Amino acid sequence: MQKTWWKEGVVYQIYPRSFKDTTGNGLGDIYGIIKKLDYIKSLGVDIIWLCPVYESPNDDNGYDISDYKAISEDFGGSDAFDQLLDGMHKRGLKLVMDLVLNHSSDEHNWFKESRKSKDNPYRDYYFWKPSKHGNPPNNWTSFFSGSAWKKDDITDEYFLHLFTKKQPDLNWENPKVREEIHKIVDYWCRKGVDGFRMDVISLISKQINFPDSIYPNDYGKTIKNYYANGPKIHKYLNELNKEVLSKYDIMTVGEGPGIDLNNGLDYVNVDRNELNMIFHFDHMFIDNGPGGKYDPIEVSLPHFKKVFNDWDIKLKDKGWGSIFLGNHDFSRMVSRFGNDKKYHTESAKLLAMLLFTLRGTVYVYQGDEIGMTNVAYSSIEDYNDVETLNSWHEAKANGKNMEKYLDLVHMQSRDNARTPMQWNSTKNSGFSKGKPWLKVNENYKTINVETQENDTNSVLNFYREMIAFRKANTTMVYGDYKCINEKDEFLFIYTRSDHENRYVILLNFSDDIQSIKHPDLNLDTSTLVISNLSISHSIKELQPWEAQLRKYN
Ligand code: ISL
Repeated sequence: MQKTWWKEGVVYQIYPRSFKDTTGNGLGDIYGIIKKLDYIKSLGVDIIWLCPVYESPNDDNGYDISDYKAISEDFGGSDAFDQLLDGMHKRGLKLVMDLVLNHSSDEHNWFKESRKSKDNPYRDYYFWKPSKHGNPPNNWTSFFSGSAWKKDDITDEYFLHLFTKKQPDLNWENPKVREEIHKIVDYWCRKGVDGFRMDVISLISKQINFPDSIYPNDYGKTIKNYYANGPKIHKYLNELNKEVLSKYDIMTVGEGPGIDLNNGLDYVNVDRNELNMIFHFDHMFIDNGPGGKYDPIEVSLPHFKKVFNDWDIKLKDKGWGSIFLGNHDFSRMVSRFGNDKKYHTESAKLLAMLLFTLRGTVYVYQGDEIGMTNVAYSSIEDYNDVETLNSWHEAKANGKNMEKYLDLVHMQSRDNARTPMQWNSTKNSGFSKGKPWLKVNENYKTINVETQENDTNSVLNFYREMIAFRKANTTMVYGDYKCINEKDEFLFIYTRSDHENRYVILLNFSDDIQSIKHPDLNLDTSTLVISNLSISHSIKELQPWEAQLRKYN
């Protein structure tokens, strides 16, 4: 297996509008990130993945780009960006840009031209179709509720938008579109960025006969069978790699709804020259029922473990994994996979131990390093996310019980991850001197960076400890992974080993004491290296949410 910086590096993901505001307008900005670079560096991470900061009307908070080469003035413009890149490189930090190439904003010049007439030179930059008997061209629905087609009055045709109406899908079939995209990617490489996170890259190749989905009531199946992994996906990625990516020492990670064990390796197989890594969602969509995330189902630990086990096996020879438990699109990891009440600190640390002891590149989402939790606004008025609001309106139109639906929003809204970063216990959590664009989580007085800086036992300092440990022990990066107890409902036990070291990680994912029933583990021949609790550490049983990292003698 080839060793590289992006396999060994730890990534810190920043959602800029919620990170740090320096102007007082309530919106985080790039100067805010610059101000916090020493903090980021102090975590021990190596790479920053910056969510989109391009020019955008912000229908989907920057995932609708109107100019791929311009940095939004809201965030400080190109001067701020240049200073950020410089400040990062001076500190030995690398920058990964978020690129949204499946769709643009409808305010991008290409789309403004495209909609003008059927014979406009930009018409084929997007997918336009006539209506079918007065209806949209097919039954596809948007990720964000409603039809995936919108009729445009100027030419009386529909355009495809898998996300919001202001995010028309680009037509990669058109070689001119691909050429434009190659130029954009090259532009950022020449500027000196160190990599890209490619938004919904699994969706760029469409089934251009646009068949109706035979699973209109099963969103996951529709994504897998109709939207994702289209016929030319690998041709496009291979071409992008050959024309641009391969010319630079950069890292690429493709985001991929619809990517699964059957097709995942094809995206990252070293022999195929496409991407370095992907984000699959097998563990993140684990609680989605047929109706999607607002139709949640029970999650079992065996299923959760199976996802990690299967993917590790799938990628171990020819690929490389991405290890993450949260990002700007999901509820907070401690609220989702831990216990954010009674065992907040313990479970936040346990999840950190899981992250930093799995094989793959680790991604930490801002705020998770202090155990930030979900928020529960009492009114839908306080929510901002377009996906949350669209699904709310759809549920209302369908006569759902909206009191119950608000509980679902509390559990699943993407705004859970987007509340302002909690820096200290002063007004607005030290995020902004003005009114934050999204309300601060009320628990900022207890959960914040400043308090945790001063507490050696804090979640924050545990992250530092785990990151430092991983960086000093490449067994944690490259070593073999083996799960010991796939079927156990409460404990997750696995080993990491190479020719030099053998470690065992024991995690109790429950509120109860659990006994360790694996005599063959010979834990008496191991020594405790790191634990999340300051008690005596039994090798017979684990306390609620106890996490032990042990090394065999
Ligand atoms: O957000 C989701 C579930 O909570 C996903 O379905 C998500 O929409 C999907 O993974 C794609 O996400 C990416 O592209 C979207 C953008 O809104 C997300 O923020 C981005 O991460 C459209 O560009």
